[in-house]
Amino acid sequence: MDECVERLLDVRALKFGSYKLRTGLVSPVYIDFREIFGCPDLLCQLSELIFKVSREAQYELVCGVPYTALPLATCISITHHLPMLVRRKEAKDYGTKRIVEGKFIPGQTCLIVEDVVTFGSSILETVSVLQQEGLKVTDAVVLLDRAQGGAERLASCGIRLWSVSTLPQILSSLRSRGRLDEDTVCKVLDFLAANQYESDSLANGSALPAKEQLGASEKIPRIVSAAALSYGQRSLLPTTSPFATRLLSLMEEKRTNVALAADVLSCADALALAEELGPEICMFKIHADALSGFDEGFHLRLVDIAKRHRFLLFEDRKFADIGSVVRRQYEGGVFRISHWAHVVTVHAVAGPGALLSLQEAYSSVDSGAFIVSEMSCQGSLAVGNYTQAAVEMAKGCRDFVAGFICTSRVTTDPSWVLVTPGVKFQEGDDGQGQQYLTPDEVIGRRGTDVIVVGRGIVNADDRLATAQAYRHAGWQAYEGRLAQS
Ligand code: 5IU
Repeated sequence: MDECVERLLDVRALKFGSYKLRTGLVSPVYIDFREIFGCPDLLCQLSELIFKVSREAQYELVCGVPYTALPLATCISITHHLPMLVRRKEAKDYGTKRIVEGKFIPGQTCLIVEDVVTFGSSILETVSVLQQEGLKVTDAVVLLDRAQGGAERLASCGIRLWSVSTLPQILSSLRSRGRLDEDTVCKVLDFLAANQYESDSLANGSALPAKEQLGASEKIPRIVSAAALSYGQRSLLPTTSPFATRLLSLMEEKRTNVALAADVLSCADALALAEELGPEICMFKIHADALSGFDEGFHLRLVDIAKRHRFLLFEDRKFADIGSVVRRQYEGGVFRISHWAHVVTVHAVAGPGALLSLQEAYSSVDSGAFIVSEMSCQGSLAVGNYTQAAVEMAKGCRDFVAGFICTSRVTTDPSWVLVTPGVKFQEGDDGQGQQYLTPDEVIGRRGTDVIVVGRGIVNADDRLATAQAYRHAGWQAYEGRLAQS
């Protein structure tokens, strides 16, 4: 997309200024892809990007959302010999009265092609029409996701969204090429942040809201957080990864959102801690390379304790190398992490290659990874565009990525689990860069899902009573958040 960004600006498909939208809002950006109809080469190039970005989707037919996306869908259909459907806006009142034109058999799967997604309403409308004709729709693809919650909303309706680019990515690309000033970038980002679609209809899973309701809710984007859904409800969403499903349902059943950071010196200490505190926690997090005495016997015993006390094993490895190396670090060496860890952390800095090769390597169907999208320590570089890019990256790896390590609600998509380290009853720091927030702040106000507590529990005189207190505080904050919404 990077090569095309400047041309989009030149042909005025992207405009920056002050524009009154259909909804009455005044936007600092206006996107009009009809402008590319006059540039056939650009149209072909963009169609090819759309085709490539959604190549993992399984489908037999393509259908453009009327009208701007029709030429894009047509290009894909012709170039890749894929039959196309055309959805009419109104059924003809003469002749066949068909609302979907083209040849298809009910039961076939159709990919939806769209130019821009804001809140996803046009895509949902097209999905609904195609479904009424007996077609299956699981995926949609867009040239540009404005990053206003449309992808999350579609996900909650069972539609996976593939996007060639997002508005924040376009902004950063234009900025780095000197085509946009910092002030405009900030204005657009502020506008996006202030106009997010988050609907309580997310709770309805795959139910498609009626068209009239979509129109009404678009006029006033409601800031109802996906944090309003229970862990149990979220475990059932079709877009929740197998590991996230397991974790969320365990948290709901066991009534705990505490992960213990078992930063002790030896494997013997770790086993004792797991045995004592296992009943209170949902995950037991270690750094295998910081424990003395690591051997196969250790992880076999740890797995046994995890099964008995029903918690999941979390190796905080923070993989950050090329794909072929992280795969060996995951499967082999002294620690053989993939043999016992249910979940690991991965840095986004190395790009999607690391994730994809871990995904290929993972041995158990319901293990997974958290991408580090923010860190709790002072001066961390995982902020702003980096955080956004980390969240975007996860979308290409939905079976393996369960969510994010973060200190704020980095996404509103309820299928991701948000895990926050740096938690203590006393806010402050540890004198070495670690910054602490309270369970109430993290779960209740910031809206993340799991508190990772280390020294707050490990250094306490009575570890069990302290773990119970964190469990209680974390759960109260979660119930309070649900009650508020
Ligand atoms: N951890 C962080 N911050 C991060 C990430 C991981 O603290 O951003 I990524 C780990 C480090 C430690 C635990 O194992 O979480 C926090 O321990 P304390 O609660 O003792 O600070």
